[in-house]
Amino acid sequence: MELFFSPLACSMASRIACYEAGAEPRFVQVDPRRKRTADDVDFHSVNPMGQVPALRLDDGAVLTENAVVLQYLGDRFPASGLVPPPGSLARYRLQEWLNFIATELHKAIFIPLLDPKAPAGAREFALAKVERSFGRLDAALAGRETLLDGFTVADAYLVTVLNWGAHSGIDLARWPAVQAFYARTLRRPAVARALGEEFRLYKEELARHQAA
Ligand SMILES: N[C@@H](CCC(=O)N[C@@H](CS)C(=O)NCC(=O)O)C(=O)O
Repeated sequence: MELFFSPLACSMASRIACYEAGAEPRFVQVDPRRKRTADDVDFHSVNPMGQVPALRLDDGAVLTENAVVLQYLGDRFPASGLVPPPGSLARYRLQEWLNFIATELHKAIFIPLLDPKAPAGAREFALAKVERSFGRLDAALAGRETLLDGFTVADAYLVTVLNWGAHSGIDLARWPAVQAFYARTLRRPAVARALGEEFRLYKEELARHQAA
């Protein structure tokens, strides 16, 4: 398997899932500006959207979209417990959270706040959505360690987007259960390892872009 990623992007959730599951794909770094892989391949030939994550399977098939890549990894390594069994109510709960994180947090809030090309109005529009979505998340996490019973790929995705909070001007201290989840989850060995590695790669990428 090959996991196409960019440092600290949403693809970090898949790296966390791999480390949790003991999976060892080849990690292929994608430059988000040039849309080229570290071995200088046009990334559009892998994912026509030019977005990470993308997972190339051993037979050459490519899976895209975070929620799908994450569930594939969980199903491929069932002993990891990263996804509940297909067809169970818990599996639908997982999908509920994956969709919530992808649409209500990642795309609706974080992208307009983080993308330097976003017009000013887009930022304002995103900020107007913060209260309801983070309030919902805080209520769901109150008194719980994880979104479902036990760590799943939804937690991996959530910690990955919460990691963008500081750069987006979102102060997690306003939602104590969310803040506690973030702090606790950062201490998981697989999360700490993924974040440490990607932070180093991110700094290297930044230096390359500044030098270009
Ligand atoms: N719908 C995609 C979105 C993935 C996505 O937004 N990836 C970002 C990184 S967090 C990206 O590659 N952005 C570059 C771009 O949109 O050109 C998914 O859910 O996987």
